[in-house]
Amino acid sequence: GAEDPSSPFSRSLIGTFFQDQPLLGNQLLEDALLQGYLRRHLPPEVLGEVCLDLERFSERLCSEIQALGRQCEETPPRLQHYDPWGRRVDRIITCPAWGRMKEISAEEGLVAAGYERTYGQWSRVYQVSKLYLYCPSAGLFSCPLAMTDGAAKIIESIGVSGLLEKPFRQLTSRDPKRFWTSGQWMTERKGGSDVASGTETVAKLQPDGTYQLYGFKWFTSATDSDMTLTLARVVDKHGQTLQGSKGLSLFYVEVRDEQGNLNNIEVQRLKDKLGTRQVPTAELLLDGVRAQRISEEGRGVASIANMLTITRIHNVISAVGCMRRIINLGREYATKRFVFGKFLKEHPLHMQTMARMEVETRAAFLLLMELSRLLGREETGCASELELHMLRLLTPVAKLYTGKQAVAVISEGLECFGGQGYMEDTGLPVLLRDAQVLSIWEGTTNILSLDVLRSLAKSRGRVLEAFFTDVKRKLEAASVRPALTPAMKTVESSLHRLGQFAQVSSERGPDFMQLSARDFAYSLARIYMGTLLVDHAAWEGASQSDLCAALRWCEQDLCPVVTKEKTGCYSRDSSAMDTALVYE
Ligand code: UCC
Ligand code: FAD
Repeated sequence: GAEDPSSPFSRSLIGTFFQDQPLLGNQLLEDALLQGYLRRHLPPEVLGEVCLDLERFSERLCSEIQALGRQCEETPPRLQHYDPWGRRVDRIITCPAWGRMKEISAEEGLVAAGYERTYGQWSRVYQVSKLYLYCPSAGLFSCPLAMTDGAAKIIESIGVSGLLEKPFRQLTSRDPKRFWTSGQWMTERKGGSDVASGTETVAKLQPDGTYQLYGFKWFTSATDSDMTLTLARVVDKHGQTLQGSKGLSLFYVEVRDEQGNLNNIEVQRLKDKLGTRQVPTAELLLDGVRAQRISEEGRGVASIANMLTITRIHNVISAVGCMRRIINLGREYATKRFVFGKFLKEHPLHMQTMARMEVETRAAFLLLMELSRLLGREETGCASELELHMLRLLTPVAKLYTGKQAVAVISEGLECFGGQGYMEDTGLPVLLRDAQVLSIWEGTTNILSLDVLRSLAKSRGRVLEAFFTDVKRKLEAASVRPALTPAMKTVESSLHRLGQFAQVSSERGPDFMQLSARDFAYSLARIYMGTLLVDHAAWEGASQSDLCAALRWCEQDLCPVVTKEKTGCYSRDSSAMDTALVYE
């Protein structure tokens, strides 16, 4: 029809209202808890420098890094099998932004900071804080950084000398031209959890003492990395290999030679994934890969465990960093979105929703910081025995719990933007897609629950004793603040129930313990997070919100293991019922 000048909706006129978008502010300055944590714990001479660097870096996130991260998502890697003349090249082509992320990671010392130890025992807290700010803008470059950090840790624990000197220097370099990233190739088609039975790759000793690897790696992330660590079974002089975990050794592999040719590796295909699309994840045929054995024969799993500790902590960084990011964007949006006569911020039900996300994120954040504090102390030789036990225990606990929290919080976070939260080009859905992997890779929730049991068994219960002692000590120190009493009472009574359960559980035996492993790990996580929230709120510089977060966290069930007469749910009968339920 004819154009109606009184209507803003006609032909090219699409209306006059456009919603203001949420803007990314300086993520250090917007993070009261991070600032509070650093103020509380860092010595004054460290605090000033660290905060200056984090504030500058947070500006760089807004002005440069965020856009690069977006480009990594929009331009996923691809695989070119053949060159124009038909030669097999298996080139993984990544976008320029991915390359730039590598340079920035070096310049900013995102791995190096953990090894230079400029701030002594606080170096990890500094590094982890920076990575926490970085990861939601990183276009998943946080993935290769995690493995790079893990590889550096392994080399450092073996000894930075001989053939491992060069890779260590490259992995921890601040020079973009020298900086290397590492992969971590553990998973084969038969098993990613059950590495001990799943690994078919064999290693054949060569006359010069090196090895050639033959096998098929089913998941290899950031396959464009310069080096990798991987597992294989050494073939003895009779052509035999030892099955199980005891047959596995750890190998160091340079992925390409000096001309850039692959080291007898064929890239079968790139994975077509739900998320983490920015990262090339490949299936690889190892066809005589030149490798160096860097563990004792048969000590492969035990040796790579050092790497797993680091990559699992990075997993926690990502989980917490992305939860924080969606909240910060969501609360910014709530000041701009006007519905039912007021801004979202003014709708109490919306604020309640966001406050619940905030409490989850605060608890997870404090757990992350405690882990990095412990790691820093371990690496500078000042950790007590109790702290070493806590580092061992909290690593799987934090990884398994925050991996799940991230999906729940980020999913709720998308809803805070209504339909826009579901729109690809807002850059929001990628956060949810990428969060889904956090509970799968680096050990699934159940595998890590079982790892918690492993840590208890291996230490003959001392790890659990350390947990009880640590919680009690922290509660005692917090008793100076009466307002915290209700929260402290809940933590204490939950701890008591958990103690009773642990006793029953050890009497009932391994099947019972395995069946209760997940609930047990969740109880450890919730009780400890409650303890840390209480501990932080008892600090003289704490805010009313810190107090509120502690009280609210402790209103939930902190000990989801089913105690006493109800422990039947971990019995053999109950297990049979589980199967019947699932398969009816
Ligand atoms: O997924 C991967 C990469 C993804 C990309 C990077 C993302 C990083 C995050 C970034 C965020 C953006 S790499 C693949 C990850 N795969 C896993 O996590 C494997 C999951 N499965 C397990 O964790 C299993 O529990 C296994 C493989 C460790 C179990 O193996 P075994 O052989 O059955 O285990 P054993 O026999 O119980 O343990 C063998 C030795 C023992 O030492 P010794 O012989 O001295 O008694 C254990 O105590 O290894 C030791 N060990 C450990 N030590 C096993 N686990 C640990 C541990 N967690 N800490 C210390
Ligand atoms: P399975 O072991 O088959 O597990 C299936 C289910 O069974 C899970 O729910 C698990 O919890 C459960 N389950 C298994 N065993 C038990 C048990 N004993 N008790 C109770 N429940 C159990 N691997 C690498 O080595 N390097 C990489 O770079 C890498 N990158 C990856 C990237 C992506 C995007 C993904 C998705 C995976 C990647 N992986 C990588 C593999 C990853 O580590 C494994 O997929 C993961 O460890 C799980 O192993 P699986 O796939 O064999 O699962």
